[in-house]
Amino acid sequence: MNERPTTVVTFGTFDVFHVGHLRVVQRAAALGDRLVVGVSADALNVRKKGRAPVFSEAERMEIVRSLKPVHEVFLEESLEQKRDYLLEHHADVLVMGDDWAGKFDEFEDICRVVYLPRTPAISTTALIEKISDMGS
Ligand code: C2G
Repeated sequence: MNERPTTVVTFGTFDVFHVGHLRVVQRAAALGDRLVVGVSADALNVRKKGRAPVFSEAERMEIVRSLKPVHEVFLEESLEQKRDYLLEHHADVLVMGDDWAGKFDEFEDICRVVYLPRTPAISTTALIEKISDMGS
């Protein structure tokens, strides 16, 4: 029997890449056969978080693209286009960290929506603070 591969799609900024990012990528990939990652654009981050990421979108995409479980990356330019991105990339499963729990249930009509628990005690913001404290 020739079944279509299951495509998992996840989104994130993945700035100052750390082990929490790696784990969500690994766990997302384990839910299907192909993992496609939407990396948030620099401009989206400025709109969403009020600051530019430390690493540019081209650098963040390069890092995520090089990960073994990742088959494809694309640039996520706007949160409002999520449905289009999911359709365009033939998502069977949408994976998000549980900081987004419930926020994407509206897409259950086109794919499975899974929220994975975040890795505790690590975040880009905490890392930036820790690194800047080291310099003072
Ligand atoms: N993550 C995690 N554990 C952490 C930190 C992050 O599991 N300790 C997960 C987040 O839940 C997310 C992914 O790593 O699934 C990327 O995290 P961010 O870069 O912070 O993503 P965010 O800026 O929330 O972008 O369309 C939505 C956005 O693109 C999500």
